[in-house]
Amino acid sequence: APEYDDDLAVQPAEPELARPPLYKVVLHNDDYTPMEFVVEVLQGFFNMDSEQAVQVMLAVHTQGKATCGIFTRDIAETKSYQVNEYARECEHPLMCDIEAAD
Ligand code: TYC
Repeated sequence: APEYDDDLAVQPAEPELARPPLYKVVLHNDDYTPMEFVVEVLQGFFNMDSEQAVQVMLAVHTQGKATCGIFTRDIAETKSYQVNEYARECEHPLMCDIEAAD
């Protein structure tokens, strides 16, 4: 069998592609949306278990906003849109948007 240097053999033929920019989905506090609704949103749209969801909801409640997840731009925009639509349908003022992740 031919011999070759393992370190050279594993070099990729093409340079690695750049990673896409990431965006945080940010939930904002308000005075009216019930805490239980926010917990339900975090579980339903961000696949959090109830303990995680309560933690993030309380972070929003005490700090004004918190990150619910970090995604590529399309996914972040879709999540944010879905949360805003669902809150609107349920007549809660809950607001979600996206920010470039650092
Ligand atoms: N501040 C709300 C209340 O006291 C709860 C709340 C938490 C609202 C998080 C929005 O993103 C939010 N009922």
